[in-house]
Amino acid sequence: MRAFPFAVLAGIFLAACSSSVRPAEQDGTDLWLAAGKPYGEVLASVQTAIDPALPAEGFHIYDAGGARHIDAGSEAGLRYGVYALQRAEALGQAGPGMDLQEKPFYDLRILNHWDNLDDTVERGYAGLSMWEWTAAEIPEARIRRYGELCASIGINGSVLNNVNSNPLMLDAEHIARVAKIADILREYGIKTYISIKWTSPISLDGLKSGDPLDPKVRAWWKDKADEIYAAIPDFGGFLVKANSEGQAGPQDYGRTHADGANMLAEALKPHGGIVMWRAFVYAPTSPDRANQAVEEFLPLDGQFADNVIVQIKNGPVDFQPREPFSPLFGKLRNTKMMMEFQITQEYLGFSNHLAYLGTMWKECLDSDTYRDGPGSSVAKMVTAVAGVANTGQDANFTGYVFAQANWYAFGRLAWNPELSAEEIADEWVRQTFLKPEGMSQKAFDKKFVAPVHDILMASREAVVNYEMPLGLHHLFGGTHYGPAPWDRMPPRPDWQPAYYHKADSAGIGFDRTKSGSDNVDQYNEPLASTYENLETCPENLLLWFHHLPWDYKLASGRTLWDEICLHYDRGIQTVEGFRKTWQELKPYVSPALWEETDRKLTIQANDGRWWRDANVGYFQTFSGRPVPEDVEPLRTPIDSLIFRVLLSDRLGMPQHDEEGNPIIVSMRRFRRP
Ligand code: GCV
Repeated sequence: MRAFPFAVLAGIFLAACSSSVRPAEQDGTDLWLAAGKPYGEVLASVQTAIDPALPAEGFHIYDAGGARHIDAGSEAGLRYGVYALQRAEALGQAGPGMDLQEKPFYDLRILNHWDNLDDTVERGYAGLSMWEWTAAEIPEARIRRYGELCASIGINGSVLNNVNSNPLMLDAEHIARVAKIADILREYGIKTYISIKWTSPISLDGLKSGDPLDPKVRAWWKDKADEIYAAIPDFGGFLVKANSEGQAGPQDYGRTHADGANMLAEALKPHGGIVMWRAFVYAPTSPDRANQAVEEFLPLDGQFADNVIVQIKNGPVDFQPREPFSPLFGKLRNTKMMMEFQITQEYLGFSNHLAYLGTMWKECLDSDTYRDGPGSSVAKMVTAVAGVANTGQDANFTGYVFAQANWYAFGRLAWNPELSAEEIADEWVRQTFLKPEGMSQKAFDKKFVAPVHDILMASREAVVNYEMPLGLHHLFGGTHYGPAPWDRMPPRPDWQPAYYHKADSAGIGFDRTKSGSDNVDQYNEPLASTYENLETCPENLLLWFHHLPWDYKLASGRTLWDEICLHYDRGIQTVEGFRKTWQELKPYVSPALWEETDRKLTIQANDGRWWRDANVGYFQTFSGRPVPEDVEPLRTPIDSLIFRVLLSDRLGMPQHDEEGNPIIVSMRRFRRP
């Protein structure tokens, strides 16, 4: 018999092992519940008890007397406990002696759906509205599935419709429909809320005014609240966008945000409802949009009723890939504040780009506002959290399996903002992707879970780099998918990228120092000085706070111009790294999910180059400097990008060709700048 050398034998053995590994079939429609046992099975495996001594939504999982127990403060707490056990089992953390006691950090953990009554979804990238407003019946099975998914991560509220609301939301037909949805969501511990339109009394019932101090207007809202509560006794309350982006509000009648919010609060108060009043306000005349929320809301601190909560976007402008935290979080002292994150990726590649936002949200939540001295993190300043949902009618809810990670991360952080982005990413990967048959857990962890986790963790910074690095922001055009630093879209200067990047032959960036818009002074010390001072301003926010010459030297010793080019290149190369890794992961993931991700990563890499070509190419017309030799050269001349737009479908979804390149077409008409 011929003797094979050891290495050959080992090779044959390894090949045999890997050929017996068969990826599990899955299509992403089970989301993060894929790897767990069904809820009913987990519930049946434990002894349960309601213990009023526990916090209302809290639970305690423990082993005693040879059995596993879940005690909880309420039915909702019990549900969270069962899902926590399901998760622990899927993660291999539910061994004998398990003892886990939890309660949510925030009482309000709410999804905001920007869904319209015609079934479109503003900034929705996963199909039409999952509430199916125009259908004869509500989609009960789908709503139940949504309820399970939300409950499994602790989400306990849902605002069903767009903040750019339609007055019809408050007519009898829609209240009845909302009541049916609320009846289902209640079973999952979810309260139902709606966004209202300020002028509803005028549109629906012909009132002459929307003045919050007008007794007729006040009576109208009181009657409307009574009508809603008659149909939905546990209705949560109203979310309001007023005097913002063309929406009317109390200021149209010479009244303040507090006057408006308090009128609604008074109508809801007898029923236990709340008002979530958004601080997303800015006027075209403001010299710095980033200043405006503090300018408008700080003078009103302490004037809001106790059932009003001011809902503030994480950054001072608008959900950009990187912003500093909104200074309002460090300024209001006598007003309840609520965080507004955006789960849907309006500025981070829609449902095409892999961008895990757990890292971005942690950056914000962990930021120190110094309001009450060191340790006053944003997470501690807010008492509630909202997230603009990324759900739609797509079978997988979010249009991309990797977009599900953001819904998951939002829920987990709203439950416990102290969790790390790493932990959440790890949990999500393990629960979402099924281990192939014939593969040990150890091998799966090493060969699949770890590299996918690493992709998630690097992904947001990659987007920042290829879209808007070093503190640049608002460089997008049209549908907010692609770059348009040249865009001078009328009618508002604060909707134009040039308002933000201020590139000229001398340099680039928005001067928000004391000698500029003085935005730095809206931050508490030592932050104001940290941002003001070029020596201490974090490099990743440099051009947010400073206008700097092209040859300004960064810490690396390279010029600003070179670093800008380098960051764009780094973003693209990071995505190329994701693509390479994904190729290697093919044996371990279902063909359906592998194909979907492979195509989207190709699109992401191509889009990244488009962002780079547009921005570096455009800024080069001011800097007059060459692109450094150690980065990939530009692919498309700038003058063939300017005045051309991305082809989108009727829902605003970007179109790409077979190779995953964005289809960029000439504008049909010239728009006067
Ligand atoms: C719902 C941005 C978005 C709008 C959104 C608005 C808001 O401007 O582009 O689609 O409107 O923010 O948060 O109100």
